[in-house]
Amino acid sequence: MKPSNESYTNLTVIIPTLNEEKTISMLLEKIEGITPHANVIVSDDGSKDNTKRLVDGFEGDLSVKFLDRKNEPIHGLTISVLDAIEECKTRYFLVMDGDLQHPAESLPQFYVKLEEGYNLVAGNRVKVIGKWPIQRKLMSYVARYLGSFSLMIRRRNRVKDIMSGLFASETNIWKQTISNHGKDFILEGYKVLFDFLKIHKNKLKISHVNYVFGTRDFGESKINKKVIWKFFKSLF
Ligand SMILES: Nc1nc2c(ncn2[C@@H]2O[C@H](COP(=O)(O)OP(=O)(O)O)[C@@H](O)[C@H]2O)c(=O)[nH]1
Ligand SMILES: [Mg+2]
Repeated sequence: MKPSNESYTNLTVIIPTLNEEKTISMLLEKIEGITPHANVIVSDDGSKDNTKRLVDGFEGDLSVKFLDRKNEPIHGLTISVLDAIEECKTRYFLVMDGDLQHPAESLPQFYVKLEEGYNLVAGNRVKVIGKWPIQRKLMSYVARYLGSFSLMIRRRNRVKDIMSGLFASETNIWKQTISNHGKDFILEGYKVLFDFLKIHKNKLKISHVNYVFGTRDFGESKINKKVIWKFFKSLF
């Protein structure tokens, strides 16, 4: 069943950002076109470009909040997402990159599954379009399988693509996990979903949404060697 626009009032879209002035306005416009009654939290780690000005100045019906983490002691994608979840007042949330690599068009598919009663709906990259350097492809592939293996031997809940930053879930389950095990997340890391699954012991009802991972046409990837190394260490 296709949800009506009004249905999305109980959804918050969390967008972690670091210098995304080239794409953030377009992404907010897209979200407004698809889910005008959803809430949005842009969780920003002190962007040095115009990201804050563009988000604050966004005109439209969409309720958009800029979470300014500029002066926080710890920066990172994971902690930015966790902080935004703590700010969430809606039953559900969805995490989506701010660089248009995740398709905003997939929002309704995630939402329908949450409404069907799934606790966690994970994006599953079935294809990566455009050019990805061979080492990036290899790293993603290896991380995906090692991540899944790491969860399997721990007997944890698993998703098809543990490296996907696009996922949706029930806010309360996460708030509880953060409050009980917040220190077990790798706060400066970038695989928040992996950390959550590694920590969360109870059985979850999980579903997937397939999507095509777009190329980054604007701005730059922020993933660096230190972050990658931390992730690989966290597998074991
Ligand atoms: N708040 C915050 N956002 C970040 C950080 N690093 C990356 N991001 C955002 O997270 C999303 C994914 O990052 P990106 O560098 O594109 O990762 P990639 O797609 O895996 O290369 C983008 O919206 C970035 O702006 C960070 O340290 N803090
Ligand atoms: Mg990206």
